[in-house]
Amino acid sequence: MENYYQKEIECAPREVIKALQDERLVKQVRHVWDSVPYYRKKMEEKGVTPDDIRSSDDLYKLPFLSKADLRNAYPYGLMGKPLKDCVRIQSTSGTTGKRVVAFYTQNDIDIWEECCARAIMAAGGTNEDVCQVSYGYGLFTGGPGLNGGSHKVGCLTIPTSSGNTERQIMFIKDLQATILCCTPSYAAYIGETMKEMGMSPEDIPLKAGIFGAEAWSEEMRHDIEKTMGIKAYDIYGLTEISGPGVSFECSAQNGMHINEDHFIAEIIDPETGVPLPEGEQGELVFTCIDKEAFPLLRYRTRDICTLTREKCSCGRTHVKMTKPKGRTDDMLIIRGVNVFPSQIETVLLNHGYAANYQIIVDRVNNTDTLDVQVEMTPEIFTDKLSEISMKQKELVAGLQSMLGIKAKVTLVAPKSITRSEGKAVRVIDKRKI
Ligand code: DLL
Repeated sequence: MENYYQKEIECAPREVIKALQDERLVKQVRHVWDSVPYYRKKMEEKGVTPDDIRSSDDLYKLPFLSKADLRNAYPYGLMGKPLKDCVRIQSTSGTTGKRVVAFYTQNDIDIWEECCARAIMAAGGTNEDVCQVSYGYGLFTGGPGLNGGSHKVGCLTIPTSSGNTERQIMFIKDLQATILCCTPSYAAYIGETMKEMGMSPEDIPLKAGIFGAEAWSEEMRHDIEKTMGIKAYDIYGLTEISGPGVSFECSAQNGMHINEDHFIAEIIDPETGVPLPEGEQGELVFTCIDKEAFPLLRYRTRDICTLTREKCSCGRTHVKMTKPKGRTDDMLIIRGVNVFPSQIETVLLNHGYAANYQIIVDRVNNTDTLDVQVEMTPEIFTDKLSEISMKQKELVAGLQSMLGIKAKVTLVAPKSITRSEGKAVRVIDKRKI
């Protein structure tokens, strides 16, 4: 039986959600106009006033916000409430440029945690579950968000944070954790360590995993499900919009329902900014319609995906987004061809490798080079050069048919690529160094 945290709104008819969005958007635009001079100026430059926004059909008239605006307005320039009304900040794990600092009122935190509670219940969680949160805690939103959601559901929450992998496994086993929340790359690492410790899925009580914060392929989902004996659900979000739980997967496990009572999603052409019809792939844009402290309107996420309103077997009516294929800014342009790391991952996992790989891009004699270093699994491992060369050739052919360009493949020994406890670093682009 499907499990919901707030069934009435999660399964509300489209007209009801649309009416709620219309009402909230009109109010929110007025609030932003009155309290965020930075955005008011952008509206004025575009010749739009709050009177022009009468429903969500008018959304396209509003200006976009982008990461560049966050940088320009850093740290307080996009706040919708005075600091005295805010109770928390969170920040991105970004390693380049200024970090994003997002602000929350208590009401913002409550809504964010409710969104995470919806995700946990959609993955089958109830107050009888023991939920181990192995996302990082602190400035990163993963730990605090899922921790809050787990409390709202009433799960016994184990706030392990990330790292210390053997201890993670000990807690799962000794404290009978039934739900694990962490990045998919960390889940794979925990699974690998379990195997090394001689444990099989039957030795642990886990039944579900809620994995997100980075792009991961269907193939990786299957691998993790098999290694841990669980169902693995995707969860998506970003600090700017609140954190995890902007959207989440249900029992159908084929795309994530966006919490449309709080966020309006659009897909735009990343080049022209023009909104695209349902089903077309493009850049995801969010408008927060009830956030108080950090009320971003038409924020360009740079994540590439499609939206669908096809009826879902779980009964939820909120629009679904596909797994993001990647970000416009991690898309590699190699010899003029667009390459997403997730496409490379799909080829590797389809050939029986695990998701332990690194993509090295460089430019030699004015030509881009793509070198995919992939670890042999213990099952695939061989030290015979002829066999290695044959396996490399198979992967080169697989990559060529997926990407349309030739890559170099280097097979490396098991355990030689550093494991990730948070978001994995898959690409080293030497052209940018
Ligand atoms: O990663 C929030 C989060 C924490 C989501 C825990 C899910 C679980 P940021 O650090 O601000 O926030 O990074 C946001 O990560 O724009 C996407 O590019 C990527 N991302 C997040 N979830 C997914 C996902 C958190 N399920 C950025 N699939 C986003 C693919 C994801 N990419």
